[in-house]
Amino acid sequence: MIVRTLTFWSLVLSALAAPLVPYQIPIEGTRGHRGKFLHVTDIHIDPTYIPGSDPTFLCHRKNDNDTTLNVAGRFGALGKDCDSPVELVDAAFDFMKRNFSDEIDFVIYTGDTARHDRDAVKPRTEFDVLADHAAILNHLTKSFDTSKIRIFPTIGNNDVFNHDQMPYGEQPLTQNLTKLWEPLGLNLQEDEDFQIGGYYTREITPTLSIVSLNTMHLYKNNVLAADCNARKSAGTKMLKWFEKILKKARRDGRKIYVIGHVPPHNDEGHHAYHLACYNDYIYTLGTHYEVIAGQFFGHTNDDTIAFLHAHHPNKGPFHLETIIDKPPNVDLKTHKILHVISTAPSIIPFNNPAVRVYEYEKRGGRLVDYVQYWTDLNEDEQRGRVEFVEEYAASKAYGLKDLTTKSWIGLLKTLERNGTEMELAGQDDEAELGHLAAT
Ligand SMILES: *[C@@H]1O[C@H](CO)[C@@H](O)[C@H](O)[C@H]1NC(C)=O
Ligand SMILES: *[C@@H]1O[C@H](CO)[C@@H](O)[C@H](O)[C@H]1NC(C)=O
Ligand SMILES: *[C@@H]1O[C@H](CO)[C@@H](O)[C@H](O)[C@H]1NC(C)=O
Ligand SMILES: CC(=O)N[C@H]1CO[C@H](CO)[C@@H](O)[C@@H]1O
Repeated sequence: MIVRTLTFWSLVLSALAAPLVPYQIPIEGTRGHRGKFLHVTDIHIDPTYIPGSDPTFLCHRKNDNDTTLNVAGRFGALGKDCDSPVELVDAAFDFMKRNFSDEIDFVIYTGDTARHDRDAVKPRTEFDVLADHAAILNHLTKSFDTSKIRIFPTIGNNDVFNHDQMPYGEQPLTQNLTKLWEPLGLNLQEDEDFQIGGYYTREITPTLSIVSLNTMHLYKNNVLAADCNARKSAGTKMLKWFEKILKKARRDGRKIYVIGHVPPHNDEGHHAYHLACYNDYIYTLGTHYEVIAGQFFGHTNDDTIAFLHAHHPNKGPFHLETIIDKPPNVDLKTHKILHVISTAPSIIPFNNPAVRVYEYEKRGGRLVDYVQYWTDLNEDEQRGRVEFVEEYAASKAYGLKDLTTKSWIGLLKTLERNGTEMELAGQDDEAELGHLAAT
């Protein structure tokens, strides 16, 4: 055990090569009034992935009886249950470094770094989970100059030692992550909220802050988190903290970006949080909607948009609708849309891998646009090289002036008038193979 820990910390120390920097607010306007940031999610690096193995065995073993089943690609097995081969992760970071490291102000990384724990023959150890975290941290610090670019991580449901399970309170995992994430300059060691709850808030610019929620406290698969109608539930503690930040932001004239791993809704638009937590969460969003300038999630490995709407803004009841292939079922004459929640596609090749670059206004955080980049894994296999290309820009694909709620409402009204079906732009990256539930 000691030997393992030593090996682990020597891994970490190599990741620590980047200099430690104190947390600083970038000077507003140094690169113009607008800036860019990157959203990357669900990397799921798997150092045990074997190209040419059988996806039925999670790309960990070959099938000796029927070799025709050994179809795992060099860069991944599209739409299967396998995680990301190291070569795919390397290629994704190469692309992000080469193409974006000079132009972005910060990175939001919405979690699920580690491989899944799906293989009974190769169960994950705590060491494996931490080694996956160290590998991705190493990529992040090598790809981005952390003295200039803020990297804001969150904890995913596969980033914890036992799949989906995380208690509230101080624990080895958050202590390990504190140490691992030290090069990001977030000073998490001095942050009581992170030490106890795994969530934190930081300033991005003088008028814009980020709130990184630990959605494990809300997630309905986490049996260690009671629903929010139970006394002293972790979810309620976090949401009270969140509300305090929102109230203060309102008083100070600041805006907030919210990041988290599990979105409140899943792909089918059903609640992914414990029911009372879900209701409390969307109530908090609804009652403070003017303060929240953006919400970014991962987990579903899918490109989706959801709208939060209400008959009485600030009072509720509030409803959340996910767009799948038609406009949301909202009567725009009686209901006001308050929020747009974006869920980004992943690196793990559940669908074709993708990342997003957002354009935003440094003062106040108005979201202007995003461009999604993807790579076609089938083509990658043929050419023997991963090549990310632009998939679509939200402004062009949806004809939007910017990504404010007002602009989205304009689009929905036009669609309603035209009687047109709404098609989501990001469908190119979808695997043609059947849809699996995100785990
Ligand atoms: C191959 O076939 C043998 C005999 O039927 C069986 O015991 C074994 O589990 C099979 N192996 C795999 C990898 O399917
Ligand atoms: C990324 O950068 C390379 C080299 O500068 C360039 O050739 C390529 O077109 C860029 N890719 C995208 C998608 O912009
Ligand atoms: C709605 O219809 C008008 C007129 O036919 C057309 O110009 C416009 O592009 C349509 N908008 C959308 C979003 O489909
Ligand atoms: C510094 C620290 O918190 N280390 C912990 C990292 O994780 C291992 C495995 O769970 C613990 O044993 C260490 O105490």
